[in-house]
Amino acid sequence: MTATITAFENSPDRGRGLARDMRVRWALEEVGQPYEVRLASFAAMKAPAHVALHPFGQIPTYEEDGLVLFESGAIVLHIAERSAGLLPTDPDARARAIAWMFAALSTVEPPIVERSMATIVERDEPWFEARLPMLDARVRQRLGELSRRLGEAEWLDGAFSAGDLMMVTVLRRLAGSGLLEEHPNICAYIARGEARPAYQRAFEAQLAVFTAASGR
Ligand code: GTB
Repeated sequence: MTATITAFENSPDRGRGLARDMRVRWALEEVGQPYEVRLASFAAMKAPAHVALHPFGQIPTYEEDGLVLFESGAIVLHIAERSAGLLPTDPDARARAIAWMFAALSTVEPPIVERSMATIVERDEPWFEARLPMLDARVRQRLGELSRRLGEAEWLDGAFSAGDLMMVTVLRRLAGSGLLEEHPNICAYIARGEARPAYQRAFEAQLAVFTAASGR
């Protein structure tokens, strides 16, 4: 049975591939698993039918053969575990790749999301200008640490893995902040991820949704 994922009917990222369905699409493309997409409006995401799939009324979700999953990390891990291509077969290397997935989601993504949300929601608040340097500093700390670990390597731990997929999608949310440019090796790392044919297919697919929704 073909898997079905959910995505924004009209993504606020305007087709930049920053919503979290992008990482699921990319994982499915990397392993060559066909999938269908059910688009959801904000109202539909909060309606009982969707909340039955996703307790927090969000995207993405994943449905296949009676299995329903939410949380992009759990979905990508499920995809990676079931097909070759995103996790090494060596048990130790596999465990390290999964550790990088967790690092992306629970250590690197939170300060990036906090900064991103502040620039959207708090930009006109009187405290925003004073708070931004603190938010930048938290992101800078993680980028510096990541940059030192990555060095001149192509990927975080040997061959490209679900850990890299997750990290690249997390880092992309900083585009336009100016913070990534402080680390040329991280910029090159993101560019390598974005150059992968599977990434390109996933990006084009989500962009087509935005293009159709905006009537271009
Ligand atoms: N931890 C969950 C996961 O990883 O799956 C988080 C899921 C989540 O935050 N989903 C968002 C959502 O459904 C969409 S991706 N939001 C609606 C809601 O909560 O009501 C987050 C997102 C949204 C917009 C941009 N953007 O415009 O750049 C980027 C990322």
